[in-house]
Amino acid sequence: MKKQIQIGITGMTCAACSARIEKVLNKMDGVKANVNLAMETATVEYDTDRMSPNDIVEKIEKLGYGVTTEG
Ligand code: 9UX
Repeated sequence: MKKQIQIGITGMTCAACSARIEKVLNKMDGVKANVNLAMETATVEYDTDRMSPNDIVEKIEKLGYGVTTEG
């Protein structure tokens, strides 16, 4: 099943940050992400059979950014 969530991200200071996160997330299996630098959010659609919100959050944190909200 496909599901869409919003994730709050901290620590993005330039457009390359958001582009970087977006690129990495879009490489994940069954994930389509759009990162908004000004809003400090990511809109992420994922396939519940292939990925969990926690996988996505971990990926963002591993890149060095903070996650505030998820859901
Ligand atoms: Mo911009 Mo972001 O120089 O990690 S890429 S601050």
